[in-house]
Amino acid sequence: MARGRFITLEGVEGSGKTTQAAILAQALTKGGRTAIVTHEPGGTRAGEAIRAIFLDPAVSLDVAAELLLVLADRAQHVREKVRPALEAGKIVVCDRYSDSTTAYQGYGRGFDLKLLADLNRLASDGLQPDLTIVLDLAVETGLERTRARAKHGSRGADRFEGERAEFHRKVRQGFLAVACAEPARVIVINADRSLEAVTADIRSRVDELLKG
Ligand code: Z5A
Repeated sequence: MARGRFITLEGVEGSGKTTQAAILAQALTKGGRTAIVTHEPGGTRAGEAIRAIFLDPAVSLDVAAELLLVLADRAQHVREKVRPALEAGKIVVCDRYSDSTTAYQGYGRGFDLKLLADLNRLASDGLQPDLTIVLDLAVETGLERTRARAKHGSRGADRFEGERAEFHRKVRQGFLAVACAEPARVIVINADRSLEAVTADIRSRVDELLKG
């Protein structure tokens, strides 16, 4: 059976993942490919319900509950949406996936990385991205971008925006550590540049993947 390609975008808040995921999928579609954009947490009906609880800063969540929610979301997302789309030959562009669990719950919250790898394997049914792009940015710059966005009213604060900068720095280190450990799958792109420059780098790496 034809198998599509699974591309994930990762990075700290405000690094441009959502913007770039939409641009990439649009460009791929324009180029005659069938591409879908999805995100975690979310992407399915159950996932959107989980996302609403997960992101609401007014809902108190223990860190273990937080971890189990993102895993439950992933289990549903992979089985209901991502794998079927890949099996139909589509390119799936996903805004956050299992590396976010490693970075946020592992490096940020301090859960054991081996435990997280096992849980991620269960939740993802062993599905690994073909390519992961980490959009790397100083946490202060990312937070400035999300605060500017909140000021303009397009979105409010979420569970992690209230965390200290130190938490977000650990998360950033987590993404960079994953990239170091898995260079064949994960690439790092400097996101502290113009939208167009970042888009061009992503496009060239994705073209390489699709040619290969
Ligand atoms: N989470 C977790 O803990 N564990 C997990 O396993 C998973 C997730 C899967 C999801 O939040 C939260 O879930 C996330 C981690 C946690 N929380 N945090 N932090 P989300 O989906 O609501 O939000 P996000 O993933 O953090 O993304 P974001 O804040 O929306 O940022 P973004 O998608 O990276 O950036 P953006 O929305 O594309 O851009 C942000 C702003 O910057 C926007 O106004 C853009 O127009 C602007 N922008 C974008 N690119 C540029 C450039 N190049 N220059 C200047 N301005 C730019």
